[in-house]
Amino acid sequence: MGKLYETEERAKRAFLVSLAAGKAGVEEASGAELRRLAETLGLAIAGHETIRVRDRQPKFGMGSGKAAELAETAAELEADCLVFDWDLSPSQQRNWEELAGIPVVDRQELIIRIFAERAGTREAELQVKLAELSYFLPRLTHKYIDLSRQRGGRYGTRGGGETRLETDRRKIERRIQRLEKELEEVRKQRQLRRRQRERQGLPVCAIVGYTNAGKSSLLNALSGADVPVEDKLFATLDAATRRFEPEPGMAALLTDTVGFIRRLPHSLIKAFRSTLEEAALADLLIHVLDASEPDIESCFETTLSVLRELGAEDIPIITVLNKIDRVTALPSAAEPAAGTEAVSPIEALLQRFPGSAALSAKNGTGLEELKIRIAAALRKTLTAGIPISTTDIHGQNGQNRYDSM
Ligand SMILES: Nc1nc2c(ncn2[C@@H]2O[C@H](COP(=O)(O)OP(=O)(O)OP(=O)(O)O)[C@@H](O)[C@H]2O)c(=O)[nH]1
Ligand SMILES: [Mg+2]
Repeated sequence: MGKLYETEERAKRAFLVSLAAGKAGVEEASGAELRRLAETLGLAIAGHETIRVRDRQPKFGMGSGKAAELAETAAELEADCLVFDWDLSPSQQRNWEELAGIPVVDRQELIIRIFAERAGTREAELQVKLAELSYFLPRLTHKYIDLSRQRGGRYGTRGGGETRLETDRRKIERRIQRLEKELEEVRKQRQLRRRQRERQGLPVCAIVGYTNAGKSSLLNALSGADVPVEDKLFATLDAATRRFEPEPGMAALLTDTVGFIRRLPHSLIKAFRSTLEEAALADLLIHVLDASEPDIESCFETTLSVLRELGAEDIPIITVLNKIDRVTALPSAAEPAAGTEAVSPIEALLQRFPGSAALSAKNGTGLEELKIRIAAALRKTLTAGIPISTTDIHGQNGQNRYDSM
């Protein structure tokens, strides 16, 4: 509305800095990911440099000559903020802000802020706020840049001064305590809903995977739901659950989950624990991979390591190679060695991820096979456990909604 007369300030310009990964394909993919993260926050890219750090001095995490060079480039590019693709300690962040004179955002903050913008439910809001405050508590002098409109200012402390900082610290500590209490309440409600679900005797399949892999699209394709699907990182922050039938007469619940990302900030894992636990308590995991992603390998590893951290590594898992409609070029990791027979890109992926189900959540290719696999896996894992109910408890033709369970 009123687009013509929009008087908003121009987008904030970010100068991005990545670390060289050594491998071209990996470096490209993680550079592209950093740009997407920045753009998701509404930042314009003023420049992007990939650096090799030899001299890891504690003050800046690199030599002061290199640091001064980067600060100068940021100034030349007229950047409003500096964004690093790695985590800075609170004192490094302060040193950088003093040097560059503009707000300095590290990878953790970038991701926490995206989560903060996307939080749609009370639970997600509480969780993000907790992660945000835990991040800012040791960083009270951090220059906080409002990425949407106003100019940056200091986070929390406009007056400055140690006494003021102490007051702010105590205020934030009290808020953290209040938030933790409130979250405890929300967790209890979540447990209650989970128990109600268990009483229904329906097995639970959780869809997990890297952000933007197509988890919500798969939930929609399998259950006929209409969970929002977006070509954005972290479109889903709440675990939505729907009923579906992997085969006629077999009912199960399907849960969509928060997407994972490389180096997911620990404060977020901690804060989102109750949402992420939906995966840890499932009877079956459906791990969705974007088959068209050049660095599919590290997406795969990232998800497995988060699952391990959640204690979900022993749950049976079906790996899904989604977006096969987009697979045209051979991913570099799967290139045939000299002398071996050339295989199609999809075959190469199936060789790399044996037993996985190749499909397209978008056009429906391979969905039926996946359903057969899910039914078989549920039968196998649940023979001694929960009976697979065929009763439609709610009597609404399977259209029940289990939002944000
Ligand atoms: N071409 C193609 N695109 C797909 C397919 N599945 C999903 N997409 C697209 O990929 C993007 C991300 O899909 P989502 O379903 O939102 O992915 P997600 O894993 O839920 O993402 P987050 O919730 O952000 O973690 C959207 O633009 C989808 O339209 C597919 O099979 N083929
Ligand atoms: Mg989603």
